[in-house]
Amino acid sequence: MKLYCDPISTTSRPVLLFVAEHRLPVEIVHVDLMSEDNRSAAYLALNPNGIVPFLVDCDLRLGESTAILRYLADKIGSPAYPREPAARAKADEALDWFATNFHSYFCTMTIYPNFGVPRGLDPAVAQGLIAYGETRSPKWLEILDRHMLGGRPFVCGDQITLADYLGASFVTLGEAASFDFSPWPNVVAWIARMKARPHWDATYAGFYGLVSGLRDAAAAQA
Ligand SMILES: N[C@@H](CCC(=O)N[C@@H](CS)C(=O)NCC(=O)O)C(=O)O
Repeated sequence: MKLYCDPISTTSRPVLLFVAEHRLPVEIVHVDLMSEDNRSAAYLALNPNGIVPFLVDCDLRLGESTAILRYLADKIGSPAYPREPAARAKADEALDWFATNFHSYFCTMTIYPNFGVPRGLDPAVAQGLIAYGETRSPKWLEILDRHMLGGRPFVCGDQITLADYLGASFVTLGEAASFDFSPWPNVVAWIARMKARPHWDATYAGFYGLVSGLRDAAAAQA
C-alpha cells in the first residue's frame, strides 16, 4: 500500500496517526504541498483532484481522508471503527459531523483564511470569512464540548474511534491561529489526551514546525 500525503495537511495527519499507531505496512509517499507536487502531471494522473491524502492498494485508488480511515480500519478489524451497527453508526455520525459542519465553519472559514488558504482568496473576503466563522464556530465547539465529549474521554465514549483521529487534527489546526479553546474545557482535556498518544509528536512535528514558522513571521511583521 502507498499513502500519498503531506504531514502539513490537516486531512493527512489523521491517516498518518492511524497508520503509525496500528503499525500498518504502508509506504508513505511525501507529496510536498509547499512545492506544489500535488499539481505535477504525475500526481494528477494518479489523483485528478490534486489533493492529499490518497491511498493506493493494488487496484484500489482511494481519496478522501474519511474513506481511507474507514478502509484501513476495516482491513485490519480495528476497534476504532466498531463493527456493532449502533456503535458504527455513532462513529460515522461523528466522522461526518467533523468533515462537514465543523470543517466548514472552523477550518475553512475561521482558520485557513488567516494563511491565504484557499490560494488566491481576496484579503477582504478572507477577513469577512474569518469574522463570520468566528461568530459561528463557538456553536460547534460547544456541541463538541457538551454533547459529544461531555466529560467522556473520546467523542464516541470510552474508546477511541476514527472520529477522534479526524477531529483532533481539525481542532488543533486552530493552534496555527492561536485560537483560544479555554471556554471549552472538555475539548481542551480531549486534545491533551490525544497529544499524549505515543505517535502524536512524530506525526504532528511537520505541522508544529509550520506553526512556529508562521508565528515567527507574524512577530517579524509586528
Ligand atoms: N475532503 C478531502 C480534503 C483533502 C484536501 O483538501 N487536502 C488539502 C490539504 S489539507 C490539499 O491537498 N490541498 C492541496 C490544494 O488544494 O492544492 C479529504 O478529507 O481528504
